[in-house]
Amino acid sequence: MSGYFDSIAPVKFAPETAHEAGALAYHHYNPDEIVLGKRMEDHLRFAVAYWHSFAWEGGDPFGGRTFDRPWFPADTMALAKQRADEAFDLFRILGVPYYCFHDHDVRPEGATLRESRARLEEIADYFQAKMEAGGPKLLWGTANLFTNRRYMSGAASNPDPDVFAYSASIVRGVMEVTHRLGGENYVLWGGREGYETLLNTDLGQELDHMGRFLNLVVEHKHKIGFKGTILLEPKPKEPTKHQYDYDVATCYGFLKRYGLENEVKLNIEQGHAILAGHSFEHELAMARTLGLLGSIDMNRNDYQSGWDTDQFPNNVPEIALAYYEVLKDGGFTTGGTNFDAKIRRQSLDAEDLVAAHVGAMDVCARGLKAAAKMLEEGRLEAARAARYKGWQSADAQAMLGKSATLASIADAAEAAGLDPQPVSGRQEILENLVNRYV
Ligand code: XUL
Ligand code: CO
Repeated sequence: MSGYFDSIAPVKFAPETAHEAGALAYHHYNPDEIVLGKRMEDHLRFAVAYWHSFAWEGGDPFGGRTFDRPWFPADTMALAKQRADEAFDLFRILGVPYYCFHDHDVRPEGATLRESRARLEEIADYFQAKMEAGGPKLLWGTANLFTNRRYMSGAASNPDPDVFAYSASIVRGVMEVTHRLGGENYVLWGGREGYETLLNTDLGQELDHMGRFLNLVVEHKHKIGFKGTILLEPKPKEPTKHQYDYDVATCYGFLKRYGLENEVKLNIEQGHAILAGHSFEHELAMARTLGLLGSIDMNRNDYQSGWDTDQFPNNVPEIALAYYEVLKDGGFTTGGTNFDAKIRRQSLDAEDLVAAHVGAMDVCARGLKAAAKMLEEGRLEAARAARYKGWQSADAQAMLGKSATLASIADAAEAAGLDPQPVSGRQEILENLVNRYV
């Protein structure tokens, strides 16, 4: 049988290759290059997302499938295996160390929960053989609790307890398969965990059910000995009008409320940050500050459309500031860079799928190198530290100590006749500084 990617050779680091259209070579991503004492591949930990590249058919709200893949509609186990063959072929061509999947991407749903689970196990065996034969590792697995109409009013937050129970079965199945395949994380994205209208929604009850569900997931993780990280993926809206895991700060409040802040971290996606009205670096800095930075879903939104367009990244300055936060956090541990990104529906060819990943990996490599240099040279950090240097004095520190009171601080300020003089925030100077690295 001829393969979908047969005409495409494995992509190598070959910066001398001409930058002409269609040249499939890495110009910046050099897996073995040492950056801040670590191989580039071990910093970036790239993963291909199964769903966008192998399950999505090119549809949009106004039109259906545009792609013509030999494994579509993948509604039989034979086609699901053909899809797996092609997916692992793409992973090999790209030389990526990881991949990610939902249950729904990799096997057709069965007639019963038990049949769905058996099919997932069968595909996991198929994956395992390919992984043992030199394929990539699993960065994370996740359950699709949003596509089927049974989830239209939520999964853990559904008013119907049977959907809560059904979801428990699905999540248990995918977690156990993720564990068996050596997955390094397990992700929960609550695409339908939210509401369309408050008129029919008991917000407090739904949050309690979600908190309980996540506690059950964490308990099960410990019970089966899964050593990976459980990750929530914030997103403010789309598909629902309002999603409970709105952004990093909201997730932190949720985790604190349900006692999970030391058990669960976050998978942060650029497009979701933008939908929440934040920059990617804001979400990453917030997660780093709160001790929740787990992994990233790398993509970009179209800045004009206002949708989660899940495009491959191509903006080096944005990516540099994102990896700056990752590096400041000490780099990824179990996390990595998952391309939760899809090619445009007019990009029909196998070569488009490969080129999208190649370009994105180069963009990330440039961003990582710029971030590492910025951190190494320390100018940005020195400028930031200088802005706060007043806080190094003993008097300033005493205000933060337990013995200070509002009145003691106020009395001292009045006695000293304080009259603080504003100093420049130097934003343009710092932007000029960053521009020298990107
Ligand atoms: C949806 C999204 C998902 C999650 C996994 O916007 O990002 O693909 O990453 O369910
Ligand atoms: Co995502």
